[in-house]
Amino acid sequence: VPAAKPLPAYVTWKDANAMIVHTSSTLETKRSAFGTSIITPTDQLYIRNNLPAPDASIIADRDGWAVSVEGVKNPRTLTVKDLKSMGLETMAMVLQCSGNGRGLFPTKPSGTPWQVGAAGCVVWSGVPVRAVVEALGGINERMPYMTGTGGEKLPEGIDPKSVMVERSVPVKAMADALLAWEMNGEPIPLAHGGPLRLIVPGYTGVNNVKYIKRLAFTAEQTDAAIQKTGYRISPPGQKGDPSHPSVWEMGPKSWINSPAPESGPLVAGPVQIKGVAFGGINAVKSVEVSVDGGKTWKQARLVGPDMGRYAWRQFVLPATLEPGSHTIACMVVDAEGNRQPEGRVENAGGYNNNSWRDHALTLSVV
Ligand code: MSS
Repeated sequence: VPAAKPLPAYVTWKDANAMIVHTSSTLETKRSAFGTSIITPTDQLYIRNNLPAPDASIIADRDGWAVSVEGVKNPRTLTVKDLKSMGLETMAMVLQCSGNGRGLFPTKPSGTPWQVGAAGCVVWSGVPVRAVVEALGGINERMPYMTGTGGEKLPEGIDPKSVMVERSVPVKAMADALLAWEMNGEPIPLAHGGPLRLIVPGYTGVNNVKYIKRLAFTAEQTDAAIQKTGYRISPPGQKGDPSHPSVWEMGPKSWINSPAPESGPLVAGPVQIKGVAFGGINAVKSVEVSVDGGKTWKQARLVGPDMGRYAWRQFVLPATLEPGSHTIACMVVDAEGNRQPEGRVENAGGYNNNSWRDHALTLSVV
């Protein structure tokens, strides 16, 4: 067994026992660390950086951080202080990397082999983007995209478009989007996008731009590589291009956190099978659990408060397991009746894996 990598210097405050350190820019939450309190504690939340995080000096004066708002009738540069006077909303949402579950693709696409832990349920506070847009006179005509730009300092000597974190989402995503300054009860840590982060609930992680410095309503999607060729559902073996769907809305997904194979063999007898389930862009209606690899299913019970459409729900199914090998699976149905699919959509980047079969766990019971 290779020795666990230490926490990188910018996140030494993370809970080392809860994290799998893939690289200095990719840290995953261990399945066994997801508790049953719904919200993922900040020190256990995964990290994904496409570029090194900016210098900590950007959080020295949080209220002074400025974002330029463009593509509206009265474009303006607003500070966090200005934004705090313009509105307030608090929302729980699932933040999930587009590549969460990539490690379950048998084709082993390149990229971090995330299992289930590139995700968490996080509470954000900030101003609704809607309120900011209204205050600035509304969106200009024919602007079908909302484009956010990250505040990283770009490395010199290379084409900025090839590295910058700039993402466009359909403008309808504005309806529930926030410009957030607080997460889980504290100012957003630098590593998670403080002083100011764009939150696009229901959309995959990459669309939630950290340290946002520009929010623009645009006629076209950005031509930054991270949008143009990156994060596309492209056929296996093909490079991404703008004709392939962008990684935007999340689909319904659930997984089991306990019992987990990593915790060793289980002793026969009663067990509480628990996990998390979310609908992506819709609320959760119900969750079914199978202890025979998907042949028969039972309705699980949703546990704990409902934190809204974009949060995950916990579920539990009590079962009695006999000695032997058992494959347990779970499947969520969203409020619109969409069912978590059995299979995955094969794609070169290993994105959007919400297959219940890939996420099934085989447990040995003694
Ligand atoms: N933003 C920025 N600015 N930068 C970077 O790098 N990344 C992405 C997002 N945003 C970035 C941003 C990703 S990609 C993700 S997932 C997320 O973020 C994460 O988060 P956290 O907080 O956890 O770290 Mo995949 O789809």
